[in-house]
Formats: sequence, structure tokens, C-alpha cells
Amino acid sequence: MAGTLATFVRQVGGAGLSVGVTRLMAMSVESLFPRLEPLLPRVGKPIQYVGGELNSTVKDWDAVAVRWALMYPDAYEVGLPNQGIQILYELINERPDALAERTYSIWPDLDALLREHGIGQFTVDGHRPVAAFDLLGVSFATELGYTNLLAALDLAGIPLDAGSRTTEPLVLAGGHAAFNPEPVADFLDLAVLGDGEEAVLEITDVVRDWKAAGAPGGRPEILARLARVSGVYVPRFYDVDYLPDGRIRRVVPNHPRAPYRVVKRTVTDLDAWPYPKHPLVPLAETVHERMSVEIFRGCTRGCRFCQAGMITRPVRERSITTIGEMVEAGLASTGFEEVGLLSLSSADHSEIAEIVTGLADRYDGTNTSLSLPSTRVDAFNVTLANELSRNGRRSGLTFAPEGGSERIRRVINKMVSADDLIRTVATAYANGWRQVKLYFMCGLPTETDEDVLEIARMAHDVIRAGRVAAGHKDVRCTVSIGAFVPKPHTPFQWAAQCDWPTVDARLAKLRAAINADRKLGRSVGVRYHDGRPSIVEGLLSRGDRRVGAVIRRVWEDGGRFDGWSEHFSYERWERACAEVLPEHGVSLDWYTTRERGENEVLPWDHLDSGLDREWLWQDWQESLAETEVEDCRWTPCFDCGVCPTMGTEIQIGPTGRTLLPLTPR
Ligand code: B12
Ligand code: SF4
Repeated sequence: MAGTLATFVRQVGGAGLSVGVTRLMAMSVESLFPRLEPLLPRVGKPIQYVGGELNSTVKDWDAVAVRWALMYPDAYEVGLPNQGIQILYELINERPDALAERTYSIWPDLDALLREHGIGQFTVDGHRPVAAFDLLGVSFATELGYTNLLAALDLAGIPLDAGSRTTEPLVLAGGHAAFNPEPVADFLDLAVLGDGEEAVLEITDVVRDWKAAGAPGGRPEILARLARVSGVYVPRFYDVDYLPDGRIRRVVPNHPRAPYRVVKRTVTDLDAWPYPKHPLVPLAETVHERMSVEIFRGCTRGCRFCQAGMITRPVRERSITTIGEMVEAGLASTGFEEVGLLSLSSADHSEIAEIVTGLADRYDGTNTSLSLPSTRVDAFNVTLANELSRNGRRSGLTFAPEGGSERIRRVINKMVSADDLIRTVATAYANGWRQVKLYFMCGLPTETDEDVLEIARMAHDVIRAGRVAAGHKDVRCTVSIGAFVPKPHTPFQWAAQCDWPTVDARLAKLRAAINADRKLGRSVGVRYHDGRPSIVEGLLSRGDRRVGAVIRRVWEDGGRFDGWSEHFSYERWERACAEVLPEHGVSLDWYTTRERGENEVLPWDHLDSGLDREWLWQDWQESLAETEVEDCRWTPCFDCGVCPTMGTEIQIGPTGRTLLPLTPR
């Protein structure tokens, strides 16, 4: 199938796609829109393929030296709001010598029509064939987008095997999942670890200079040059050897210019990177209908399950002044009426009270509303939420205790007591909030049925306390539960993942326990998905290069949009694992429910997130001993290794600054 498509994408793209390196030098690439447009009335939500959003950019193809296609490997409605892509898109387009266009996953209805009419994967900005760009940068927030990568490459006519590519775009991955890109290593030319702002600009420079010099040495040379850019990993420059029992013996560079370890990128001064300055305004409905301003990066709370918290350390706060400017400029350039203050734990910003009060004062009496993803379980968070909802309705508040029992919360290092939680939600109900949402996980290391059943007790206590605090019975609580997936670069990277029948059985018992008290139970909503997708996520999170063949098999078998329950098929993944893995002496269980030993070489050990491996192991042991660690933002450093490795330190206030008054326009 790939061969046929490649052929017609070449035809579609015209001369440029098949003439080798000169393709990269200068040529016009026509828009595919005239051929695409007649097909759009025949598909669902055609607007998602049209482009032209407010603040989007289409630059002159021939006026630039380097051309990026940026992809979020999910549907437009999920991908458009993604901040990572929006930041990189704007940064690249600001350069006079480069352009960036966006592409998203194409739904099966249009995919079939495109294949029928010989049209390849296209960008929504210039509707240019993705195969005509120099680079295809894909952002992986979650591993469940991997089959969509293959679908896009195939539709673009780009060979799936990175080693078979010659003049096609360099395919690179970024985002959190790129911290273990091994399962997709066969399909990638590069991966970028960590913050992308500086990295994409440096990559653009290297590609530009190489092209200007006549592309010496072809693809092998550009890869070797890019391997020297800090944070860039070129998988094919590393060999993986296995032990007879299936574990990895070692991973070693096979290229003189490849570093022994690849260290992640960290942007040190967020104020210097106030992007996106002009957020995109979606044309179609999306999952996030608001503007987001990232208020800090990193997290030092040390929740042991949270990969995002670990790999984005250290904490770097954006100053109150820059936040105020970004909110104002973003609103002015988009017309959005809601602003979300984004980060991993927004209430932890050292000047959050000033930010929230300042913004609430500034937009008092206007249509602009503000929101904070509330996860911290304390009364202060309720005060912030009250401030933010001055203008609007007090509908729902969200907290994330994550574990049902005090014991399991010590294991995962989520330091919150049941009393704190009840006090906090009572304050919320007393302040007029009607609905509280609580996030939990099931299948955590050392977990028993009893730990999960505690969630029922907690939910009942919440309703009891809520009714007293509110003075009426009209209070609700929603319990939302996800299955835990051990992630690379966390203390749980060695843990056995809980099998899905156990997770499902525990969740069934929990539901029964919640409904056992009918009077309280009817005020509690329970949301959970079955445990099977998490097993696949576990395979893709901690997999190695041998898992690449499973992903390919699943894709060949029709797998895509795996993050969508209506498209996901566990059986398809199980089948592919059974076909592909036995020849290596491994299995789906081997990758997921098996606990790893201290000395096992993990597939991502050569990829440096800054965290000290010994510290991670020690934290894993402390977890098993049910010992907590403090937040190093406020207490002395506990030597996780990040600050010295990244040559930076925690950057927090208070700065003593205030929100600058707005100057009338
Ligand atoms: C807003 C948000 C959402 C929104 C919007 C999603 C979207 N389209 O962006 C919604 C609510 C829809 C959502 C959904 C989900 N999310 Co979410 N989400 C977030 C959140 C809070 C912010 C993301 C963000 O904008 N970050 C800021 C930007 C700037 O960072 P970034 O995207 O990582 O990009 C930077 C770098 O990674 C890099 N980079 C990124 N891409 C690329 C590409 C290239 C080529 C290069 C060079 C560099 C590069 O450069 C960027 C700038 O430095 C994060 C937590 C967080 N603070 O990061 C969770 C988070 C990303 N989400 C997460 C999860 C699990 C999900 C869901 C799977 C939840 C679910 N079970 O349904 C879905 C998946 C949706 C999907 N199919 O993609 C997890 C990912 C966990 C993981 N990988 O281990 C996170 C980290 C939360 C967490 N703590 O667990 N999410
Ligand atoms: S090195 Fe110390 S201060 Fe820096 S993130 Fe790690 S524990 Fe915190």
C-alpha cells in the first residue's frame, strides 16, 4: 500500500518530490485545495480541513530556505488547541528564512477519498503535500498517537522505515512521549527531548546551512549534523543488544558524532519566550475552547506516578508581569472570552494570589472569564476559584487526591489527608459550588481492593459534609478514575503494571460500594474506562524497539485513533503482540505487568531527563516503604539531579512586582 501511495504523492507533488536534493533548494509547491475541495462535502466536519484560522500563517514557499510541517497526531478538534505546536509554529514563522504549516490526523472517511483520488497528507495552512516539506515535526503528548503517525506517513507517501528514506522530509518527534521514542524509533529520523523553543530554531539553522552548502553528504550528513544539536536523538546512530532472556544488554552509539547520552533541553527564562503571542482561533469545535497562558513549567511536588512532573523539572515561573501582558495581548488578538492559566499545578505559582486577584480586578465587569485547572487539595485553591468566578457561575471544582487511602497516597507521594479533602470540599460547597470532581487512579503499585474501596468512603463523606456546608441536599460529586500506567523517567518506571482484569474488578467493587448507600450514592457520579487501553499505553510507554513491529502490525490491521474508544481495539493489539513478540522471547505481559530490577538496562537509559537514576531508584524504594518526600520548591534540595545537570535552578518568586495597569488603546 505504501508503495502505491508514494507513487501518487510524487505525481501530486509534481517534479519537486522526485528530483532528489534539489527539491530542497527551490521550487514552488502548489496548493492541493482545488482537488481537495470537491471531496469535502462528502466527509464529516469538513471545516477542520479548510485552514485560514485567525492568526494562522501562509508564507511564500519560495521565499524561505527551511520548511516545517508540524503535526499533532490526532483529530483537529484535539490537536488545534495544543500549545506546543502553536508555540513552535509561531516561532518558526517569525523567522524570515523559514515557514511552518500544520497538519492533523485525517479521519477515515476523508482518508479513503484522498487515497481514491491520489491526494496525500496535506497541511491545513497552504494545503501543501506534507511530503514536500524539509521536516515533519510530530508532537506526542500521549503514546496512543503512534498508529496515527504511521497513517499520516503512509498517506503522505513517506516510507515508514526511516532507513529507507532519501529525499523525503526528516521526521522528528517531540513532546513528553519522546522521552522514550524507542517503540517508534524505526519510523523516526530524530527525536527532540524537552523544551522545543530553542531546539527547533537550532535545527532550522543547521538544515538551512546544509542546504545552502548544496546538501553535502545527503541524508546521512544532515542527520550527523543534527545529532550534534543538544537534545536531539538520532535513533539509528545507536545499536541495541539484547540478552538471551529478552532484556536489553546495552545501547551504544554506532556513529562517531552521536553523543553517548542525549540530554534534554530546558528553556531557562520563560519570560524570554512569551509564546504563543497570537494564539490560533479554531474554526471548528475543539476540546479546549479557550485561550491558555502557561504560567510556569516544571513541578517539584514529586508525585511518583507523574512523568510530566518529573521530566519538566526544574520549576521555572513566568513573571506576573509577563503573564499579564500575555493575557492582554492574547485576548486582543483572538477575541476569546476565557483564559486558562495553564501549568502542572497552577495554584503553586509563588504569586498566584496576586495574579488571580489582579486579573479578576482587571476584567471585572467584562465578558472575560478566567480559569485555573484546580488540582491542589486545599482551601486556598477554593479561595482562588472564588476569585476567578467573581464574574461567572460557580459550577464545578476539580481536585486530584489520586489515591483512595492515606496509605496509597503515601506510596504515590500525594500528600493530602482525608480531613484536608473534606474540609476543602466543604469550603467549596459553602461558597456556592454545587459540583466537585475528584480524580483518582486505580492499579497503583502495592494497591489492594481496600485502598480502592476507600474512594467510596471518601465520596460518601464528601456528600455528607457538602450537604451540611451548603445547607441543602443539592450537591454532587463526580469520581473520575483512570488506570495507572508506569512511565519512563519516574520512580515507578520499574513497577509492575496492574493487569486489566484486576483493575476492572476493583472498579466494579468500587461502584457497588458507592451505590451500597443509596441516599448518598445517588449524589455521586462515577466515571471510568475499562483497564485495557491502559495496558496498550503501558506497552507503548515502556516498550523498546521491538515494539515498533507491533505498532506497524496494528496499523496494517486497521488500527488508528487509538485514543478514541470507538476506534480502539484491544484485540487488535493483543493479536499483533502474539504475532510479533514471541520470536524475541517477550510478550505483552513481559512489557507491562513485569517488575524490573535495579540493574536492568531500560530502553530509555541513554536518554537523559536530568534525573539521577540512583535518586529515582531510591525514591521507588521509599515509595515501597510508604515514605513521603517534600516539595523542593519550599524545602531544601533532595538531590534529584536535575538542577546541576541542566545548569539551572528553581526559578520562583516572589518578585514583588504587580500586574501593570493597562494602557488604553
Ligand atoms: C491542556 C492539556 C490537555 C488538553 C488539550 C490537549 C492538547 N491538544 O494540547 C486536553 C484536555 C484535551 C488534554 C487531553 C489529554 N491529555 Co492532556 N494535558 C494538557 C496540559 C495541562 C497542558 C499541555 C500543554 O499545553 N503544555 C504546555 C506545552 C508548551 O508543552 P508541550 O506540549 O509539552 O510542548 C513543549 C515540548 O514538549 C516540545 N514539543 C512538543 N511537541 C514537539 C514537537 C517537536 C517536533 C519538537 C521539536 C518539540 C516539541 O516543545 C514545546 C515547547 O517547549 C498537560 C500538562 C502540562 N502542563 O504539560 C496535560 C498532559 C499533556 N495531558 C496528559 C494526558 C494523559 C492527556 C489525555 C491522554 C487524557 C485522557 N486520558 O484523555 C488526553 C490526550 C489527548 C490527545 N489525544 O492528545 C498528560 C500526558 C501524560 C504522559 N505523556 O505521561 C499530561 C502531561 C498531564 C499529566 N500530568 O499527566 N490535555
Ligand atoms: S535538583 Fe534539588 S532543587 Fe532541583 S528539582 Fe531536584 S530536588 Fe529540586
